[in-house]
Amino acid sequence: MVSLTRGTGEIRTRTGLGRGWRLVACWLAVFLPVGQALAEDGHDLWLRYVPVQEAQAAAYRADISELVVTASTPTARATRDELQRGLQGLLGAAPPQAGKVGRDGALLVGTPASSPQLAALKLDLKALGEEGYLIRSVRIGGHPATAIAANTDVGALYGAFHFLRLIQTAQPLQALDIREAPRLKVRVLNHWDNLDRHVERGYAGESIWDWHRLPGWKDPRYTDYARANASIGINGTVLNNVNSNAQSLTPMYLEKAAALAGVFRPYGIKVYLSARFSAPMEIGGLKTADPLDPAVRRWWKAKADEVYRAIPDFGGFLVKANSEGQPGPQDYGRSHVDGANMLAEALAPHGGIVMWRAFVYSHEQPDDRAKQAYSEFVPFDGKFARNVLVQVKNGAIDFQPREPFHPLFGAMPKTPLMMEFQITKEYLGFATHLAYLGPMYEETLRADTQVRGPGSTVARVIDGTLDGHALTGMAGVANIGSDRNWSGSHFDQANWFAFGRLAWNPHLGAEDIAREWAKMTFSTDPAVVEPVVAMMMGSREAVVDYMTPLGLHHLMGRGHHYGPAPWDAGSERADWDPVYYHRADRNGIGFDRGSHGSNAVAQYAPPVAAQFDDVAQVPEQFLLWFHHVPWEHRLKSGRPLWDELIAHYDRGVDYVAGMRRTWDGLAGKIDPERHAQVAAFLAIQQQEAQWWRDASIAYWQSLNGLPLPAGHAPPPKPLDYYQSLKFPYAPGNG
Ligand code: BDP
Repeated sequence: MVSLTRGTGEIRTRTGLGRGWRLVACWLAVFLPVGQALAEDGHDLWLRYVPVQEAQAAAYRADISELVVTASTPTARATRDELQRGLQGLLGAAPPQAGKVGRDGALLVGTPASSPQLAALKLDLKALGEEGYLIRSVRIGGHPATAIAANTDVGALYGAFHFLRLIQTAQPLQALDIREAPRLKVRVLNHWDNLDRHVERGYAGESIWDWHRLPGWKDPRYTDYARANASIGINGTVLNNVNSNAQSLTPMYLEKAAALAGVFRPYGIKVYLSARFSAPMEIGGLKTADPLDPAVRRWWKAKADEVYRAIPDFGGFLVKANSEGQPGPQDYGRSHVDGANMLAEALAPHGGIVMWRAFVYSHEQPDDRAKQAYSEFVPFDGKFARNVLVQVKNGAIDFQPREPFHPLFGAMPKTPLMMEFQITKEYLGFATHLAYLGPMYEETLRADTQVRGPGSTVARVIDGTLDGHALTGMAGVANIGSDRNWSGSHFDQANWFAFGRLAWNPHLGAEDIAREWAKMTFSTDPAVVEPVVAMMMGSREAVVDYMTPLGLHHLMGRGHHYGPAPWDAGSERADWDPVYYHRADRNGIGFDRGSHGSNAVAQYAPPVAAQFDDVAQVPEQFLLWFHHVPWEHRLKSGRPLWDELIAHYDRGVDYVAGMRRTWDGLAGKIDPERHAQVAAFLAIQQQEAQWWRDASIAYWQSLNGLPLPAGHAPPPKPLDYYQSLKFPYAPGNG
């Protein structure tokens, strides 16, 4: 009997199941109502390839009567295999393969170089570059056909995934004319994975990299990882934590990284490594890591040569230097430019790049932490080598549920800046809170820096169009681990998906992406898709509401970052303490970053600075980010700040209750296994949302002594109860 439930480690492949599978597929299509599915554990991600309704499948089968792919390279074979697997699953049978188009309804896939029939079509592929593709309804020898054409095999692979997505999302296959090319060049995941398989800020089990058994054992998961990433256009992966271990650069670990690179290569995915700045001392036996020391420079050149001998298409280094205790050039009185350019010089002959992080702040610096990256980096604009990207987090503090866009965007026109988003939800409830991050990414990407007048969006800064940069990129701190469902929860898969889609095109809309994902992940039935998308679209705002409304930030427990602790104070660094950020007392609350305060507003372009500086004009969502105001301060609603805060807390908690009701209503329309886990997680989320609300209110009340506005329940426990809770074993820490 065909196993339709759990696979054995790989995303289920149905290739080769033959007639038996076809019968089962027909049976399913006939007997299961739309959306009703078999038990699933989420391992298949958005590449489930479950049968579409039989009537539709029949129509699609007529559109795709044969598959013509010249599978002469590993990438082309991966393309052919994916199309076979996908079509077999979706349509109940993979179309037969042919050497050339010979009848109506052929699907012709490849490059003009690999296929004379494609070459004869003389399609205009020039503007598609190395990774773009075209999907077009054409006629070949009098036969209607569909062409997926690209300049490279990887472009054709991306096109194949797009084509499958059309079917997965129930789109028509007639009169197709799709042209796609990525807007960003470097689209990478950053794994914060340690060599002992602990994942810093990981909530999905341990690292998927089984370093000990590599290179001998290549877990089939690595191939599925590559397929999943390629399906959304991700073309690189940084294997190890930014808080890095020099061991990753030793011959033994390079051999292991090379094995992974070999698995990923057919899918267009390059391997990168985080480089520890002090590696020349730790594994090289040198007495210094001074970037201007000739021996250090020689060491890095030799190391780069060695890396490229092991991994000829190695992507480059990611570096966290002089940040949170990591070593860096400043240890030797040198600058970020000295450090980055030394590595860039070593990589340049091989075509590698350096992604140098701008996430820096120093405890010796008394200045507002939000200002420090800008102050340190802007003076170096134009001084970095050509193969350096400066990697900037979306906001100036640290991946909070909401931050204004980082003032570095637009402030370094002569330097390519890449975006760093966090996909893992370190500050948004770990894996048990349902928070779709698409709207958060979109909010930052669409923010208008105004540096060159209106329309100077962050998206245009990073896609290079604002200042004419060819080297562009986006990084996402991965949420992937050894859990069956990869991301720790079913809905967290959407954040990986959304990151990939936005890295491909930062101008896409979060809601469209959510809709695509929901159709591919759960069902194309509108009775499922629409409520799921609606839940997702408000979910991040709900987290903001119950954790950090109105511009509050960094109020979570110290170290582990789990749960509320706005009272935390007295740690080794003031800027790790919530009290540093909210500055609440009897009279008011908020961080004054205006012209009379830290003047962080001055780091933005004048019109933006003026808006943020004016308490009457600042968007209320950033009020307490930029201003310290009395508890009585009136908001646009006419309510005093205190009442408004409470309203936000309750709105956030209510939203979660609403998501639970919606989700309960979907029982029977979603497979029971995934439905049950989401339901259980939503129950956890509701409890924790309530906890954030109650603990926060209890603390603010201990400072301001204000009663709750009518109709809002007081926290059920005294403040010292919330303060007594300790979480030494919360996941992802340290
Ligand atoms: C912080 C994380 C820490 C990371 C750091 C970083 O808590 O674990 O090392 O970001 O981005 O948010 O380097």
